Amino acid sequence: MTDHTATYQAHIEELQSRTREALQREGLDGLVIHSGQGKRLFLDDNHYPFKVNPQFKAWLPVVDNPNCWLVVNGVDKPKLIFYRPVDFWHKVPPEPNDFWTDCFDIVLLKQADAVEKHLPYDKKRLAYIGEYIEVARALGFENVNPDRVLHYLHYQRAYKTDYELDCLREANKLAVAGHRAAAEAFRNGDSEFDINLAYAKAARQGDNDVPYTSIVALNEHASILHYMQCDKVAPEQNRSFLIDAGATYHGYAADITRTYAMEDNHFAELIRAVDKVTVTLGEALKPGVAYTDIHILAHDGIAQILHDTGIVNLPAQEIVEQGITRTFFPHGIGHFLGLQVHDVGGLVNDDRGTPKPAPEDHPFLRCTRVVEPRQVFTIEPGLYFIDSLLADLKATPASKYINWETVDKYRPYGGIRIEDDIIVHRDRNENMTRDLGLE
Ligand SMILES: [Mn+2]
Repeated sequence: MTDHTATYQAHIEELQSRTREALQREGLDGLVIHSGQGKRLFLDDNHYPFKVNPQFKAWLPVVDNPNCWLVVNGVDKPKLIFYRPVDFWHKVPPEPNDFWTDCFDIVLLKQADAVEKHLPYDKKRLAYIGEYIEVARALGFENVNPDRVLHYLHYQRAYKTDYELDCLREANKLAVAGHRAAAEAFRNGDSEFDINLAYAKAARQGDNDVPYTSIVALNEHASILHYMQCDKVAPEQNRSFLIDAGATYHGYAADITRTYAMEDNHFAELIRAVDKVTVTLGEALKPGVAYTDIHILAHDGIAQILHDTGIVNLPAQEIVEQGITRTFFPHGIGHFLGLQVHDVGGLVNDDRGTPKPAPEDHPFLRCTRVVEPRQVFTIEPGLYFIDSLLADLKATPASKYINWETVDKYRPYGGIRIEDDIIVHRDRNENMTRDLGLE
């Protein structure tokens, strides 16, 4: 396991420096960052799983403790108000004692509603950063989630510190272990439900640990982009398997997709072709390149496959020009990865939050920024046989270019997505997923 002590210190220094700049822009003296609160189900005494404020976990790897507060001003040692109730019903977190604790002045909080006495008295030039606006108002905050502060912090979050890169590598390790186990369970003929359990066990990630609901799709289900059910009964035959599943480490996410074929047939060949596109695009991510251009390049790659397999009887370039690739590849090529699986700051032009939306033809693209060192992306081209989109295509004049018999041969396999997690360095790319040997 990686030792974080040295890199974490530098991480905090970077966050301190970002905080100074954000405060200066807004004319503020400090930020008070709330980890969150437990959320109760309607008419029930149970709580939803706790999901921490990402601005809180940006500072420290505490992701499971509500009612915590950070007071930061970019100059003084950050103050952590750490919730530690007396409670015989639930597990109480231990007093913090870890690689990160020396970076904070820590105060223990026994009662959530007693936080006021630990916060600065005069809140006029402080801003509350968190979800609970009524709590902020009751405590006397006038500034709540100021836009300029959030825009700046979101934009800067695209540049990962060395500590964050280590966390992302560790998250990839966990996820890759899960992916290997899942592939084996698929080959054993297991059900989606059992494959998902095999994944969770090997990745050491429960349902509330994974950064998003795992997509575990057999056969035709692989054509459903966000298939989140899990059939408990195995199909008669496992033909194909698409798994989009991640893991979290200290609050940082991995997001990996693989597709497998049971037999070495035409679908297996198609998987190899899409896999090549993933690798090629991963290598094309370079400082100075527009991420949107990587997305356009993906359409070229998918078009070439549609041509080579005879699915579409047109040269690759015309397949793109006629918009036919969008039937088979209807989502974006990827996104920023970090504290959130679709990390923030992808659709802005600058640190003031000037919008830079996805191009009209590609509305689902989640990042339009220029690629720079220290950014971390997913690259996830796909090729699917989606009944509703194919029906739409069939109703257009372009239908005559489609070899529908060939399409029908692929439909029982659903679709393909191959997704890697990639760090852009100044002089090279680091494909965290492939470096771990996941084919
Ligand atoms: Mn993804």
